[in-house]
Amino acid sequence: MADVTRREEETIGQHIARYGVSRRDFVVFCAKLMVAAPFGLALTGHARAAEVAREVAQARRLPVIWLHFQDCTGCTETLLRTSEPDLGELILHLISLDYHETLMAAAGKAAEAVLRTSMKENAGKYVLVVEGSIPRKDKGVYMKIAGKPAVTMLEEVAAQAAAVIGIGSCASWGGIPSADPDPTGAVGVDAIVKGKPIVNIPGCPPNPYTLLGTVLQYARAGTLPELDAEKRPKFAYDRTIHDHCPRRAHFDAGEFARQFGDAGHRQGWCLYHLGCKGPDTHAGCSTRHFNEVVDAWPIGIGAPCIGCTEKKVAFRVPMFQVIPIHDATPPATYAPIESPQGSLSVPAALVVGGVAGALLGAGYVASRKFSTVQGDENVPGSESPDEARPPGEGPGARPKE
Ligand code: FSX
Ligand code: SF4
Ligand code: F3S
Repeated sequence: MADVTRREEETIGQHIARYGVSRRDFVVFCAKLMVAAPFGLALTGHARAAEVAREVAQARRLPVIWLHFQDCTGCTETLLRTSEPDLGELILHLISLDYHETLMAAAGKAAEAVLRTSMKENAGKYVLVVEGSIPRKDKGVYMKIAGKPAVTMLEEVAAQAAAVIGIGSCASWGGIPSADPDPTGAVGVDAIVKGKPIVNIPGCPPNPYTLLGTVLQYARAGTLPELDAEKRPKFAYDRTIHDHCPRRAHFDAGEFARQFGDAGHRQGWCLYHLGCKGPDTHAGCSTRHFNEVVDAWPIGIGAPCIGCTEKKVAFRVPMFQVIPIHDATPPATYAPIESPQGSLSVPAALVVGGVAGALLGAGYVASRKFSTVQGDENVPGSESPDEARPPGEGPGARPKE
């Protein structure tokens, strides 16, 4: 923009006014075009002031206001690491992120003015994204922004929103700040906001593509995705981690890590006995890893799932406590991977193997399917939930090191 003539400057001003775009959007858009030009991307051939202003105006996007409350900013951090679209594409072409305390340049009264302006100009049209839980105890005194309790700020901004999205487990139901003893009375958005469409995108942090999918559907089609009973988009939360876990074959075969760093753990065996909550946790992490990095998700790096998307699991059930298996039972087709060593000779074993093998296999399978005896080594979930089983025993025993 350095060699813009006075006449062009006037033209730019007219186009900015005509198409209703901000000067900042215009300048950023031009800068992006300049960056894109060497790569031969679209638009560079006609980047005159009028075209550029028109492009920016056509991309007049869904206004989004993003509020931060009690959080670690991990939800924003995940959003910063998307690549399809990346953040630049998102905020320059797809949405208009009008207020976001972490990302905006403005601060203090200037930021407050931006918020008020966007609320006024886009009343009834903007999407409110909330990150972090809201402290309700003692009239919300534990968190104030611009002199107002967070709860008041949320009520005011939500009142004029078209829809509200709670991003992260904190905004969905309270998350970490609501863990016992919950000193601030932390709650999620839907405990405060009434009479508005609300979408919860839990996860600590959540997968950013779930937010992008939801926001972009709303921006393009004006609709929200189908939700489950916890107001989570079904497209991302309809199956459990366990359903598609790459370690599932080890669970089915009774191959479990028993301690962090043991041979089973190093070989990538199932983490169920280290407290994995995957069988109780609805989320897409096992198929959509984080930050476009293969295996960048808890189980992918050898950590048990803590159930961070589940209201009744994360920060409620101790991290390493073994959960009962409710509806995930090993299939009836596998023989045990470690049979007790007998003294039969090989020829004898061959002779009787055809018959006895079938019987033994059937008996084993039946015991896995129907045993309700607490502490049965062969049946995951049959032990009492907090029982720590000794390593080195049963079909899931860790291999000798
Ligand atoms: Fe909560 Fe967001 Fe956990 Fe953090 O800020 S969902 S603490 S990862 O990321 O709100
Ligand atoms: Fe994967 Fe956990 Fe299920 Fe094991 S228990 S298969 S680690 S989700
Ligand atoms: Fe959370 Fe479990 Fe995924 S801990 S990030 S739901 S693997």
